[in-house]
Amino acid sequence: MLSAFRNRNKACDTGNLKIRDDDHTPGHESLGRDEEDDYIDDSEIDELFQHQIPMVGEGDHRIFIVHPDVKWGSRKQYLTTANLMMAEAVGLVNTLHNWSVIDKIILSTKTPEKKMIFGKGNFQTLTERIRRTPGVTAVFVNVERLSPKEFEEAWGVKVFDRYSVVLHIFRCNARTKEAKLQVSLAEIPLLRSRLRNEVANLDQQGGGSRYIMGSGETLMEVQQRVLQERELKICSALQHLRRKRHLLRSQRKNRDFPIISVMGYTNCGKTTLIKALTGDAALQPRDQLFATLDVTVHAGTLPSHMTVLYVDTIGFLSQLPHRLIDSFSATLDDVTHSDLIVHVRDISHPETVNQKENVLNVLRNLQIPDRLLSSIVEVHNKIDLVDSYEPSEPNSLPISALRGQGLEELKIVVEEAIMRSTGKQALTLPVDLSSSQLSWLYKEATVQEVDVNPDEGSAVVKVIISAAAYGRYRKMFLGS
Ligand SMILES: Nc1nc2c(ncn2[C@@H]2O[C@H](COP(=O)(O)OP(=O)(O)OP(=O)(O)O)[C@@H](O)[C@H]2O)c(=O)[nH]1
Ligand SMILES: [Mg+2]
Repeated sequence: MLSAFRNRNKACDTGNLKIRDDDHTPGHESLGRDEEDDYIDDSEIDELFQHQIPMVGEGDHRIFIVHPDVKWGSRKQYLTTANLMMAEAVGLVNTLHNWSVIDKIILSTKTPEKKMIFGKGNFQTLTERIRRTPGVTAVFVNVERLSPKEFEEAWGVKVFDRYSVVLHIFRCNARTKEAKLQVSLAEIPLLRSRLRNEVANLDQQGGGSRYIMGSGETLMEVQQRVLQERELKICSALQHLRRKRHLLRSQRKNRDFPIISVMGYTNCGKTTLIKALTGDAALQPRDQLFATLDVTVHAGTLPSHMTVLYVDTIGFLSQLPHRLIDSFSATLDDVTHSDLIVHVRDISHPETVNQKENVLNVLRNLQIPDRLLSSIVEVHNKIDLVDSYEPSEPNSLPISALRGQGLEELKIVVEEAIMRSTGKQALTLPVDLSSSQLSWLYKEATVQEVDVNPDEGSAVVKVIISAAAYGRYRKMFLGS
């Protein structure tokens, strides 16, 4: 996802949160049993997840999309064109079940920060056009956030901004505990502004600021407190799940499997590629934006039989609302700890060049180490959709993840890159079973396969081993 990404999560700063800390005992690694999950159970998460006021409403929507194109001034978008932004907005709407685009318009504005976004004349023209379009049930104004009240009054239908549409997609796609909690957290600011509006309305009727039931709190204060408690609860549950992931990550590291993060713009084919590389049937690529909301890890093998772990990540999107980024930022922690980044591009997309810029910008902002940034493997996916594809950039690998083209070449390149970045090598070693060679290898390297020859008391062992460890092995057992 994520434009203008910062590695931060203000909403979930743990400063004054109380978080159970009992899984930090040294040596605590028994994560197989789901004891941490008892901390917050499914029904509690479902309650947090369902308890929200429905933001965009259930059911069908026929959407009129308005994209305000900023013509000049500091707010002009340099990286994307208005057409890309509009195409993306259409893609977002089409991603949602039962939503369709009924009409769309790109309209210039010099004052996108003003409440009504457009000048008087443009706004009036727009209002007439929307009101003349039969069947419209909602308008999607493609800006990060807006306060919909005046628009809804003028147009007589529901009005959504990018935050509420993307959040609704996330909500529809959230499957795991962490994704559900992140969505619930991202909804809090919307609930806050809704609360402010409701209380303002009540105040107009003379009720909102009154103290209730002698409690010393106004209605506004009570509801704010409830929201804050809810936010703290979500944050602490999220922290808990993240610590669990952190432990899982260190376990993976201990077992020495190189980690490859597969990243790229949403819908570029990340999940399809990982599925093709690992044969993991559980992976479900879909022609949808944000089909993948969780970071998941899948094991695959490289040509030398080295086992690697591919991390499937949430996709990028230009101009993703900041608050949403905050809620989801920690899901990308894994990337900073990986050994290699594979950047997948949908080379058939008309805006593939802008998409690449966008992804690279976000990666630069992610505070990932330079060694990862300088070793990115760039993959040009969906070449089957491009007539007579000619590689446009050196050092990129043409593939079709869907058709399985170019995957063997990709694996070779990935393996070379992994060897470089980890300083490891995959070796096949003959081992004398009467010596301590095998147990030494188990301790100092990653043993991948042991092919025992009982008659000879020997074995052929495939290992992944660092240069330093192999040097010691040779000294100890081969005398060199
Ligand atoms: N023609 C063609 N389609 C592809 C290829 N790779 C992926 N697709 C299609 O592109 C769509 C998106 O694929 P995914 O693998 O879900 O993409 P993703 O990058 O994981 O998307 P998000 O998780 O939503 O960010 C699916 O309909 C895939 O079948 C390819 O090489 N060729
Ligand atoms: Mg995916």
